[in-house]
Amino acid sequence: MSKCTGCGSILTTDITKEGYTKNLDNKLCERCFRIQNYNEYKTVTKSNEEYFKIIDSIGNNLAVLVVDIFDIPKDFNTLQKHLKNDVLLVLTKFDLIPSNNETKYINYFKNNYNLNILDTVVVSSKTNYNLDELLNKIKKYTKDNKAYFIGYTNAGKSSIINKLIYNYSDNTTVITTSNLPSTTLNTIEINLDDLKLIDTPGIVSANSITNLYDGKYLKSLIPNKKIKPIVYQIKTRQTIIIEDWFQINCQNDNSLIFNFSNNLDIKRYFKEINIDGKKKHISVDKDNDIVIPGAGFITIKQADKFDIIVKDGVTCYIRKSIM
Ligand SMILES: Nc1nc2c(ncn2[C@@H]2O[C@H](COP(=O)(O)OP(=O)(O)O)[C@@H](O)[C@H]2O)c(=O)[nH]1
Ligand SMILES: [Mg+2]
Repeated sequence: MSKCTGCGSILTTDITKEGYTKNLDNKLCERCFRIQNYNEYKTVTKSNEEYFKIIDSIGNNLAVLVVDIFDIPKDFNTLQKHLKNDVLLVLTKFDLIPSNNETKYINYFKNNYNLNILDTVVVSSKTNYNLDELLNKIKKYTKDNKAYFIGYTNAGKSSIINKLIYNYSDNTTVITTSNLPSTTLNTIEINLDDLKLIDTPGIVSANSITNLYDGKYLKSLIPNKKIKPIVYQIKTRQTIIIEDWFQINCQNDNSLIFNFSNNLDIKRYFKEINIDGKKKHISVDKDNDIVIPGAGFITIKQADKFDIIVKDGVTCYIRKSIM
């Protein structure tokens, strides 16, 4: 019985099953073959309950919690309940962040999230930043040469493992990574010398805007370059609209900083406009972010009340500013 080296499914010639391949001698299932060669994708969602069973099975092994520093989940409460030990926290995709103040992010995590953290490393798989330090810390904290990479889908777990393997071993296996949710179906174990790196699928975030769109639009929605924050100094009544899915009306003098993919259309209007969607009235404290999960966040400099409109299926929440 062999496993697909892309997603970890058991290879089978049964076309109705996960892991289907025409030929059992193949290394990849048909689905991963298509993702890797043609960038095609078929959604296969596993329930989060099933994922938490994987987390339960980690037991006393080392858990490496991978978090996308640009798209931080609202909380880690359920995950924390399933963890036995403190996690090695990895803040990844640092290449997207304009600031290079790592300590600020490390402290932000300590102070704002309910997580038991053993140690933190800030990395980027895209630029290879700090991956050597990450490998050293994994070696330092593992007790049995195993490390489970856990977190939300799309956080960047498989990309880190791919880069660690590519940079620090002769193993040529590549795990399927993509900017679409739930690419990794089961756990995959990859050897890096004596170390066993175990990739897991990840928690599916129910409130992410990425659930609304397909691959084409996700390419502009998910940033692939360093974010260029856009600052709006508000002096008169203004409306700012992001694409066709988010609108904010400002009544008072304020300063709003938009942190989103540079490919998105963010426009300011000096008149009242109403996009289609749900209207909400929100109060925001000074130096807080309005976060739109999956897309980015708006930093608000002065405490204020706003009318916002979100397209159906788009959510937002408020947190202490991260920048
Ligand atoms: N800019 C940037 N993108 C990354 C980085 N790591 C992963 N990605 C992208 O994020 C998406 C999800 O990555 P993946 O490793 O499949 O996430 P997983 O679901 O946690 O395994 C892919 O499109 C990756 O190319 C990084 O360090 N920087
Ligand atoms: Mg993955």
